[in-house]
Amino acid sequence: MKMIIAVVQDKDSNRLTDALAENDFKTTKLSTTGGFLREGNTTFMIGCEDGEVDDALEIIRNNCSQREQMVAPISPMGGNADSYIPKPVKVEVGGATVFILPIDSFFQF
Ligand code: 2BA
Repeated sequence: MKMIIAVVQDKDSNRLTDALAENDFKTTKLSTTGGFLREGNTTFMIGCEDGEVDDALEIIRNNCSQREQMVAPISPMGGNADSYIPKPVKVEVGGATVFILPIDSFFQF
C-alpha cells in the first residue's frame, strides 16, 4: 500500500476531488499554507494499493494546472526599508507537488 501526498493549488482542489472520487479513490483534504508564498493551498492524502498509484498520478496530472504568479519579495532584514522598493517577481506554481510514501500497516477500527 502507498500514501500519496499531493500539494495542489486551491483553484484545482474541487476539480481534483471530483475526479478522484469518480475513480473510486478515497481522499482526505487538508488546508495547508505554502512556506514560500504563504498562501493557502490544499494537501491531499490518498491511500491506495501499489497498482493504483499510476492511475492516481495520471488523474492528479490531468486536473492540476501550472500557473504564473507575481510575488513581492520581503524587504531585506536590517536594511534601510525607506529606500527598498519591492519589485514583484514571477514564479511558476503547481500543477502538483507529489510525495509517495510506503505504508507499513493500515487499520480502520
Ligand atoms: P509555496 O512554498 O508557497 O511555493 C509556491 C511556489 O513558489 C513554488 O511552486 C515555486 O514555484 C516557488 N518557490 C518556492 N520556493 C521558492 C524559492 N525558495 N525561490 C523561488 N521560488 C520558490 P511549487 O514548486 O509548485 O510548490 C507549490 C507548493 O507545494 C509550495 O507552496 C509548498 O506548499 C509545496 N511544496 C513544494 N515543494 C515542497 C517540498 N519539497 N516539501 C514540502 N512542500 C513542498
